[in-house]
Amino acid sequence: MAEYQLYCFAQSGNAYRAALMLNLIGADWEPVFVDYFGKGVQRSAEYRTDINEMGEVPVLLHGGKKLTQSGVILTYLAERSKKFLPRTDEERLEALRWIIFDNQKVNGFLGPYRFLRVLAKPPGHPAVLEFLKGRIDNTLGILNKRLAGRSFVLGSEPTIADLSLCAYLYYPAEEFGFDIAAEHKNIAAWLDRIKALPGWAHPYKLMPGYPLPQ
Ligand SMILES: N[C@@H](CCC(=O)N[C@@H](CS)C(=O)NCC(=O)O)C(=O)O
Repeated sequence: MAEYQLYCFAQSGNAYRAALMLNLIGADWEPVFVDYFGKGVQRSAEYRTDINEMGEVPVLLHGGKKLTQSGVILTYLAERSKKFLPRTDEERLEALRWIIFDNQKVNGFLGPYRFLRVLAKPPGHPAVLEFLKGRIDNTLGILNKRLAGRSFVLGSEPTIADLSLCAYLYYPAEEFGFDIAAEHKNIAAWLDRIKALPGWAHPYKLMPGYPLPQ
């Protein structure tokens, strides 16, 4: 058995943050497939009792520990590996600030938008999609501006803030119906920089469950 087990599935950008971090730090890890779209196991009483009371992925098992919330998982892995770790107290707070903004408003809107657009059956109501798209344009604009003149979110080095913020951004443009990289040049260059890190892999390669059965 690998040192780390990550409950995840390929379409989850929230889980991708943790899977990518594990790969980038060279951890000995294995995915545990959560059949989110088929059996919907995350909604079962057993999952909520035994795996995660919040009914979500990702969940990381390490030794006797069980961690949920990607921001917590990223922090735990950064502290253990000393990689992608914000260095000073000020940087730690700055990383946390961006991780919270990301969870709530960047990937926090992108994930549900893509889900309602291409994965939900039936798809989301156009008014809901329109609302989310407006919020997404605003928050991607904020991230794009932040990355002007910076290689990474905190400065010259990649940290867990970057690994959080890239959660959904490598999924295909067709799934969003618009091309994030083409519309936001600083985000595009930053995504290329993360992609160049040793150990980077696409979410559909890193986690099980792609493609979905028809
Ligand atoms: N803030 C959480 C979000 C986790 C999350 O929403 N995961 C989705 C899958 S992409 C999920 O399990 N959703 C189930 C639900 O909301 O019922 C994190 O970053 O870990």
